[in-house]
Amino acid sequence: MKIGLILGDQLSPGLATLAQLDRQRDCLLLAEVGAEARYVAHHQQKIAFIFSAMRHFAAERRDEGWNVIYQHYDPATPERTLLDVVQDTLKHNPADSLVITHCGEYRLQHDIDQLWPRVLPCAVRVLDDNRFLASLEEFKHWAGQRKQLRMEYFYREMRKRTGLLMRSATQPEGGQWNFDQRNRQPYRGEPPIPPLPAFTRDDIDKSVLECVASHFSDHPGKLQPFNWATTGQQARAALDHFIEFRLPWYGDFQDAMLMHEHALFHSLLSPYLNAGLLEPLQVCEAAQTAYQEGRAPLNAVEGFIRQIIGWREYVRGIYWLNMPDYAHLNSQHNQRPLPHYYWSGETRMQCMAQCFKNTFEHGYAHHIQRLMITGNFALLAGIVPREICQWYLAVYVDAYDWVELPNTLGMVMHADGGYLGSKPYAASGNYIHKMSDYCQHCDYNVKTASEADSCPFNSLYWHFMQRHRTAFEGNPRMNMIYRTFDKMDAEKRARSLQHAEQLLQRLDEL
Ligand code: FAD
Ligand code: DLZ
Ligand code: SF4
Repeated sequence: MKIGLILGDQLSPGLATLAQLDRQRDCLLLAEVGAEARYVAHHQQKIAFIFSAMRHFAAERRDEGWNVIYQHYDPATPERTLLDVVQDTLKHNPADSLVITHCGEYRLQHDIDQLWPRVLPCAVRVLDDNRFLASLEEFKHWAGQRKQLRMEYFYREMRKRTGLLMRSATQPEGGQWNFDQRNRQPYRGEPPIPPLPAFTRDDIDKSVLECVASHFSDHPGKLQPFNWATTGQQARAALDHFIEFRLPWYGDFQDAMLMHEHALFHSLLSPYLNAGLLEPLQVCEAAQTAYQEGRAPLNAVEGFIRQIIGWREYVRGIYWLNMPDYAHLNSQHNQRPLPHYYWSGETRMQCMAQCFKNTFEHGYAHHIQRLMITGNFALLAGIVPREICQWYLAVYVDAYDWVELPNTLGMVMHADGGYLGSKPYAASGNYIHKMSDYCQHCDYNVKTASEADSCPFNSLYWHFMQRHRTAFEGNPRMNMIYRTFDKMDAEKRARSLQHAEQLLQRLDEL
């Protein structure tokens, strides 16, 4: 008899573990444990989403005839680990092997590889995660041939490999690989933003929400309104809804930000993709069909598919290629702690306050809010990478180390010295003003840099460029920035840098 341990982010009916086991003879094990729910202070909605999706997944497998052992969260043992549960289960259900699909975080996989075989009375068999389009071996092979890794080239390989949006084996649909020059417009009120789909809550959802309210109320974020899909069927409905109502404008307004709007035309599918409720190819094929049937334009569909077969697969490859050392990189030697408003949400910077509000209310903020507002600020202010990484890992429903870490440490903080991306995504208030309506509702003045009420992003931007001049000046993609800086009136430049110095002294008060 074999036992298949299925983790909270492995809820795919096509999971390798299920394919390896025999439903007549073997059994499945799922466990809600304090150690996984508390190794970082996960947002309350993230815990509720995972527990409820786990319980629904277990019920569906039982309906298919599987023998499922399910451990509900036990508040009497808040420290319980997955290993504790496996050991207890094996005492009552002797098995010759424990089968597990390669997990998403180095932290846990390292224990499974190093510790579990030593302490368990049976063999431990780890299977490749078959829910990604590129295996870790394939990524390693691709990376091994190159001096410099760039997502764009990896993405082109993935397009050829999957045949998605390909006119022929080598030629992309529309004659270009990338249509971003048509994307990235600010949103001016048209077309109206469609409401998100709403899901009815069943008894499983309700009992999980009670459990989280009782035992995890000390975790960040609000538990309600909880509006995440918790079954594969609901996640497919969310996908269909996105394809019909949001995808057509996804490209145009991908980078736009708006007061009191967390979703705009984004899909909000990342929690489902990452937990296994949806599979990447299924999502991309649905988008491709919409293009082929004339229901969505190429710039939108290409931009969307790129995020999934490009960025998502690329960051996963980078993570496993470089862990555990990657997590400790700090190429800019940052030392500043994370300001308190990342946890309280209380700041006079309207752009930051709006992103925090979305984050705490929904466990979600879209990519540009993460990258160009909360991330950009941490980059400019020189926050310790470890602290900002822990924050992103905690506060988003879709967050797992394999995807959060490269995005934060590499893409946002440039703490890997440019390994993941060729230049830091640093921006002043001007960019935020162009892409959002936040500045119109802010106490700070986005047009100035060194007055008492000046937008902090402006002077911090020049301070960042100045303090890392040696590292970035030679970068052809940043050359223009230094030329503009040098052409600035010397007194204005000095005042701006001095103002930034003062802000950095009282970062917690902004
Ligand atoms: P959409 O804009 O609709 O994009 C479609 C899908 O593409 C997403 O569902 C996601 O699966 C994928 N995707 C898009 N961008 C990326 C990316 N850069 N890396 C990987 N996949 C991507 N994404 C996570 O899934 N988990 C994280 O923990 C996470 N942490 C992030 C931290 C920072 C600092 C930044 C800048 C980005 C992070 N991202 C993370 C990437 C991205 O912001 C989210 O995937 C996206 O906002 C999810 O919302 P959506 O489903 O509406 O995305
Ligand atoms: C994130 C999470 C949470 C909150 N709780 C559980 C849990 O109780 N049981 C479980 O199997 N998985 C949980 N997870 C997901 C795991 O943390 C995730 O599988 C690992 O981090 C590997 O990606
Ligand atoms: Fe953000 Fe500056 Fe605009 Fe205020 S003025 S919203 S701080 S960019």
